[in-house]
Amino acid sequence: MKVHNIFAVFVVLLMLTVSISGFAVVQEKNLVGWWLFDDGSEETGNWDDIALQGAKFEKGQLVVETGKWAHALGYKGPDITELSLVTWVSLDSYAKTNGSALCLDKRTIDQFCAIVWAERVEKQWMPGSSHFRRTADFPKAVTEKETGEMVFLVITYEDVNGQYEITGYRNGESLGGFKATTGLRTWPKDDAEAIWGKRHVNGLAGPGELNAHIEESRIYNIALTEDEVQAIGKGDLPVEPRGKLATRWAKIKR
Ligand SMILES: [Ca+2]
Repeated sequence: MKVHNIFAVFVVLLMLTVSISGFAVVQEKNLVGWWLFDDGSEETGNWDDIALQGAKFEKGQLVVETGKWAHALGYKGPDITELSLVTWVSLDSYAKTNGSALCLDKRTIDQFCAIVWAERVEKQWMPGSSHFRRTADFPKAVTEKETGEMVFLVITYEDVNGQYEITGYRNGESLGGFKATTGLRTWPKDDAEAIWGKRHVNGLAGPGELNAHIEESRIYNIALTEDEVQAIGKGDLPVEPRGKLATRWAKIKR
């Protein structure tokens, strides 16, 4: 092989390495909440342990039922404005109970985004929000057919000229998106709350219930791309073996 050919191969390899690690850094840097539910601990260190309000941990899953839910408080991470809600959930009941499989709320006021069960349309997951400010039916929403099936759900909230462009994904497939019209919101440290079961809460009271097993949840403070959503769904986590967080990726069971 001539020297310039070897050089070309080297350049291509270098570009590949840089692009893969660039992707990894975006995911790692912007992961601000990560729960595996083996116990109440949170993997990035940004949140206090989960407080169970009747829900329980069972074989690495969080089990929520009507009247039994859970939340995490004490957020110490960076501000969250753009965001992605990520959760793996298996329904135990189709009842139109309007609860969430992951909600990001403020503690001081009613300001939430959530992956909500069937609040507007029977047997469909939807983007729930306070006063439906960040809610519409996804154009390609899926009607769920079986309980006990683990589905991988993502809702992304991207800042497009000061408004949220909101997109849903189910098992890596896009459900389509829409634009919200009420402007961006921010969840700062000490005023963010992650909730499972209830749709959202004010203190320890709130509407909505969910009957489900939740395998894992994540919050990113960036709108993931479709490629990133699919990479996460495949368990394909291109994270470099370095730093505190890297050792924690190994805890993933899938
Ligand atoms: Ca788990």
